[in-house]
Amino acid sequence: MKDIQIKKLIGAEQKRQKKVINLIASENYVSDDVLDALGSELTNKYAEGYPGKRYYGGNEIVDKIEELCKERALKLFGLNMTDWHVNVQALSGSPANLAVYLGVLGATHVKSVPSADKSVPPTTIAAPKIMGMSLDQGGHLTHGQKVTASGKFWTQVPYGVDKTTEVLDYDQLRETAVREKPAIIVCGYTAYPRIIDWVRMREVADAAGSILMVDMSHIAGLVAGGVYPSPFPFADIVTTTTHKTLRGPRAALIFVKRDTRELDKKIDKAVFPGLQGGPHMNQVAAVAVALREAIQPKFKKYARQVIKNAATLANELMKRGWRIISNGTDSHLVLIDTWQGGVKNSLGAGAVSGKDASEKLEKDGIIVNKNAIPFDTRPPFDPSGIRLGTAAETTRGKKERDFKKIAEKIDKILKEA
Ligand code: DSN
Repeated sequence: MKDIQIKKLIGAEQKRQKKVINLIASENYVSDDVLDALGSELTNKYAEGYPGKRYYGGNEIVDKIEELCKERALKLFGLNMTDWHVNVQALSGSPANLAVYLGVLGATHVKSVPSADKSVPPTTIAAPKIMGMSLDQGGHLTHGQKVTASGKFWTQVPYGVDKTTEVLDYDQLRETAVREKPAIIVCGYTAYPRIIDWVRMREVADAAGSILMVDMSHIAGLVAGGVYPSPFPFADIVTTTTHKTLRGPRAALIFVKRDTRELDKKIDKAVFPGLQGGPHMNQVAAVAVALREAIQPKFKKYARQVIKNAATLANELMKRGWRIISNGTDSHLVLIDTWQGGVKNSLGAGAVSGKDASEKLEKDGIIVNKNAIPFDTRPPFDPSGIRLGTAAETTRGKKERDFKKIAEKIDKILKEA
């Protein structure tokens, strides 16, 4: 590379990544093949439209790449083209979710329509409802939070976990859904360590007459690896980023059930031309590479190890007095209440805010993110917890014994006053 400044900075980032213990639950390390595809000449190509229906010439090769990517995406999750459609063009998770809402709900965010007769007050039209988990309970911003387009154009109906068990409160969820009748119920979260009961979610969606959308961004690699139940038999729409447990480039996939509602066509139109121009074909090719890797039997082994490592991490931290949200994990993710009311327990654990905890750990080369815990009373910039994930370090070959040592190190650092 001739650009010395950028070359140096990339080199520095490569070194940083090698040096640290990376426990960011949404990160991973991609293969050299994925990097090759990302850095290829495919980045030069404009391909607005879909295979066979492009607005530019010269697309015969990228058409094949996009079709291959779609084929692999369906194959990885055991789906066939008759029942499921997949769009591989969304640039990342947030635009993918936005495309679903735009395609399915339309932009009916007009909440007040003025009347022709000035003496008659404007008619208020309620924006369609998206039922999504609250941010502090483990939900994602794009599941209807007010600060994002998903909460500005549509109305969020929030739901969450049970205060005692910190596990999804399905009864409450059902009651809210039946009362509010949201157009879409979104499940699949960003800081929820437990298995989601897809059967119950489907039952709730049916009772409320809602579309069931699963955002499986965090767990996609675990579903692909067969260590987390698949949402596909139950969902109408499944979105996922490709860079977390799935270990691909930063991108997203949108799977849509094919039926008379024709949601697939509506969502395709929302992606392009609704929200995006030309897809990033280098990214689409890199996703295809990652999907092929995830189809290989050794990916299943990887996914199993991710789960074992997370269980070890949670158990070892609990042994040392740390309160783990929901008392453990079924996934790659461990959420620690580092604050616990600001009081240290008899094992010396507690009384560190999430911000302080993440900063202390970073000084010693352990990278995590501060995170709200359910019913958090502290502010989002300095919440009560930290979120850890095992996907990235498992890619680097770490096993249970390594995670035992990582837990010991985390414990020691956080207990140093
Ligand atoms: N990528 C999400 C995560 O870290 O969980 C945030 O958007």
